[in-house]
Amino acid sequence: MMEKSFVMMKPDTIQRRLMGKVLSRFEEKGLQIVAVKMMHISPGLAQEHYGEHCERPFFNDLVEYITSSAVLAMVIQGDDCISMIRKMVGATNPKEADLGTIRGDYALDTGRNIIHASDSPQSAEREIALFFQDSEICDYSMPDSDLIYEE
Ligand code: IDP
Repeated sequence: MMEKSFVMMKPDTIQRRLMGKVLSRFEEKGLQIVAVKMMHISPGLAQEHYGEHCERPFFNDLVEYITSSAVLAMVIQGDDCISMIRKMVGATNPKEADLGTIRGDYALDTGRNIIHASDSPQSAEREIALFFQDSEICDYSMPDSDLIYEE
């Protein structure tokens, strides 16, 4: 099923000049980038985005980290892409993330794990609506879709 996922490169990815490398992984996989926005997240948006963690001891540090500098928010589209992108991103703790995953290859610390990706269709819908207007999501066809998808 064609899905859209919300993916966000965190401030460390931008500061470490890793944006291009990380973006390339999604493109090389055959996924389609349908929205991109560089932005500074407000504390309010950060608290809403990570609301499920508000009672956790790391919550304030997480909000401080994610609002500390620019992030790159994206919507990525593809067949069953939500779980696929989570696999590509790897475990929350980069020390436990498999090599070959984004966190496994580029990060060392849970509090600096470089990327966020929606963990379910419900989260994806909620997160996309938090960060993007419908009009900011681009619907366009890919000329090579026959080479990516059998049908
Ligand atoms: P996820 O990003 O892999 O979905 P979540 O458990 O939803 O992981 O946690 C959200 C974010 O909160 C993580 O990506 C990480 O930045 C931060 N985080 C989670 N657990 C810890 C922790 O124990 N210490 C510091 N930061 C944490």
